[in-house]
Amino acid sequence: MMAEIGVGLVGYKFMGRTHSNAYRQLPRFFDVDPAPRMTAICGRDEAGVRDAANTLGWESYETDYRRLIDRDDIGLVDVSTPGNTHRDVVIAALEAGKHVICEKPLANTLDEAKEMLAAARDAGTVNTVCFNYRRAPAVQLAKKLIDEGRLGTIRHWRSTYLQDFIMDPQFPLIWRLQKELAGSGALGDIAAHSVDLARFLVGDVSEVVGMMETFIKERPLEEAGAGGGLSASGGVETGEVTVDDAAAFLARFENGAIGTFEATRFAAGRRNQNGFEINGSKGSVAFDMERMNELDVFFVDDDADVQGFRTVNVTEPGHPYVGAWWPPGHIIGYEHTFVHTMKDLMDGIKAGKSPAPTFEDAYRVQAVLDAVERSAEGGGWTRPEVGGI
Ligand code: SOE
Repeated sequence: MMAEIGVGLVGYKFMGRTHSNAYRQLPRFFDVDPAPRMTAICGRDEAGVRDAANTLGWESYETDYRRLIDRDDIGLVDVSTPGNTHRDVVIAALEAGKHVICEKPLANTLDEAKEMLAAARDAGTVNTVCFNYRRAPAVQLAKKLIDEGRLGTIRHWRSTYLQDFIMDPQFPLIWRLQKELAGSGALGDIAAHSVDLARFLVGDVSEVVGMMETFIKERPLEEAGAGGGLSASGGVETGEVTVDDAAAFLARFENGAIGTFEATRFAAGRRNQNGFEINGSKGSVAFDMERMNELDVFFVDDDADVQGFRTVNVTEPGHPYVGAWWPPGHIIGYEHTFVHTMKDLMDGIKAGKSPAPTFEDAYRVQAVLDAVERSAEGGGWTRPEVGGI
């Protein structure tokens, strides 16, 4: 009989729902051993978490993460809460000998990330961080082309992560706009994904120079019960926005490539445009999450008379993860990136090896974000602090 691992999920809003869906779908489409058992979900508001347990299909619920972690029937703790809670929940879970998956970014500060990395090493259990876009099949295909040398020497990384959900000045001061809860704004919430993708596809960043801007400095406080979601509504009183609305930076990579990163929540009409282009000596690839089943590729060795970018439909059974889903041409979506993340996590638990991006990878992402913040405060070119980890 297939083994099971009891999952305890902390958080039941947007990310809690994506993770719940992933655990439910995973064993139905992929052959995994252990298979996740949706043992308990945790949140502080009893009515909310009870509803979530019923709707999302969890066997039980807890209202205190410490009780969740104490349970013997839970082997994997999934932390899908706002950043200000990551450190405490993750460290408690690791100290209790659990495997841990944590939502991105790993922490709100580099110091917290360092403590979490140390705790993960001490625990020796499996750890990973949910930078889910790595698990889009087209991104995995880009990685394969790069690893096979088909783009040659990589020269350029160019990424944009564009959203527009807070453009309205009346949009309320949700947790994502408060430094003490979220750590940073567009930088940690969405540029973090681009940094993870850049590290995955190009390599480590050696230095950055950046800027950050907050266009709307004061916003209505959230109405009670609005829930902090992306479609929350505001009341009459206002409060200060303490994070960046937009961040942009230049980067040098250790392998000699150079990069540009732009992340904003003020790009009118761009709902969740997470895109990158990579140019190498032998070709280029371009990806846009809003067309996630496609990868644009260009190869300099193609015959001159037919040279040009072409679009690969990444829906063939031989493409990464795709064979588990539908016949060729039948596309997949955002939620599948989470199923793939959990698949690799289950394989990692079986093998006793943390799947990338590990806490160490996420620490290195955090170090880049931290360097951008220091640079934006007037530091000029700034190196991520990765010495001694
Ligand atoms: C909101 O900006 C958000 O949900 C991010 O928190 C996610 O990480 C990103 O995938 C989509 O946008």
